[in-house]
Amino acid sequence: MRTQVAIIGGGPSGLLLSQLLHRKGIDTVVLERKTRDYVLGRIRAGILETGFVDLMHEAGVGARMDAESFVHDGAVIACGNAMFDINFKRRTGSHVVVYGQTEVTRDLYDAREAMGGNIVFNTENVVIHDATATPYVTYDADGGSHRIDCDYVVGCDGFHGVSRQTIPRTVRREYEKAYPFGWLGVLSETPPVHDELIYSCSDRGFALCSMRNANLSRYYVQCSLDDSPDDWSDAQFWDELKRRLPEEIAERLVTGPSIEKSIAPLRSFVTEPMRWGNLFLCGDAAHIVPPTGAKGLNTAASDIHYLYNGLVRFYLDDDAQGLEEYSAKALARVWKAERFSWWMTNLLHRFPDQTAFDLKMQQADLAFLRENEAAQQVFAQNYVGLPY
Ligand code: RFL
Ligand code: PHB
Repeated sequence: MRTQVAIIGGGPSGLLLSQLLHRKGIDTVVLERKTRDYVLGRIRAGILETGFVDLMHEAGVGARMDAESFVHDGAVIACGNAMFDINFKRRTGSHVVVYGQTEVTRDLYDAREAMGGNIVFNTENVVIHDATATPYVTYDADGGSHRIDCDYVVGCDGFHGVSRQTIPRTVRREYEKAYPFGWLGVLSETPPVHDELIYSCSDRGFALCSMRNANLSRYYVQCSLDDSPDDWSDAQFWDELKRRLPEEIAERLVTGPSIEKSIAPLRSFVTEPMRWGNLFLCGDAAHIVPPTGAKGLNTAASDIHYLYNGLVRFYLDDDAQGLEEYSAKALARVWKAERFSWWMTNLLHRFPDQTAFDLKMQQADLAFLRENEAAQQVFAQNYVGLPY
């Protein structure tokens, strides 16, 4: 088989790039290790920056998102029983959009199918060859071995994928920070407790109230890395969540059976560079943020924006400059999202080895954010998304 761009990974990054390129007449093949249903079963992000929304429109997949998503003009920060609102609209003129990653991915799969896009599911043993010369990819599927010759390979295969590992250790520099806790997430068919997200810090640890739609809520509590979702009954989860929210919110919380419950470890990670020869990395394959700032999927989208424009310029205008600049441009924005996610994680979580001094620093940081308009503007600018 021959294609122009071979894409490893059929998560949101790979699908969005494939869909955008197809609309410009550039041919792609997407190789996905799992099935479509498996990918759609992963409950992950819920908050989209307007840059992501614009890319969905450019990809021709904005209709359902426009009809079903919610615009959020602000978010609430709570600490104990105290709460304050950060108004994104007033501070930046912009907003974020609530629309689940599951729905984004479903819309992209539907669009790829409607356009006859080539997505190969259940691929095994994907290997990228000759990335610095004329690349090709080999893989196993349907009981046979296959080969795709291409101009470029794009690694959109997430944190545990093969693409990043293809880059030699002598070329690759990795930066990592693991946090000493995870997030236990619950999805429930209950109305959201508030019309904005609530990021809450308490003596018992962090909690987050988020949502997917008017009757689908997503809640998280900071938990131990040793916990397993089976350790937490629904009743224990709701009790713990209530203890970590301001009383007036906890009293209003509508609980119900969980329809999904999972634990995610928190990590900051960046690999440099994001290009090696004719192999490019995008999204979680190249970088991870703790979910506190809602930046993971959004940072994947900015990578796709830069790479898509670089590839279009190369194929349509015979100009490789966008591709030459890809790694540096993507990383410049990635590091700012890393900083914001790291800062927000430090601001709101309880750390096992936290000293009395550390706690005072957190409290002072929060008080400054509550009282200072400039600090709120900086928060809002980062949360709605820095410009591409
Ligand atoms: P994905 O989604 O991991 O997709 C990678 C795909 O590659 C496949 N794959 C392979 N395919 C072929 N061969 C191989 N060898 C392969 N290895 C892997 C995988 O099966 C998979 O389908 O990466 P992508 O596309 O870069 O997308 C990144 C996002 O999924 C991620 O950044 C976000 O979910 C992070 N995130 C959030 N981001 C936000 O912007 N806003 C949020 O509100 C937000 N909340 C979250 C989050 C992540 C969370 N977890 C579980 C880590 C909340 C949570 C709890
Ligand atoms: C979510 O809705 O899953 C969500 C929202 C905001 C975050 C992280 C996750 O910061």
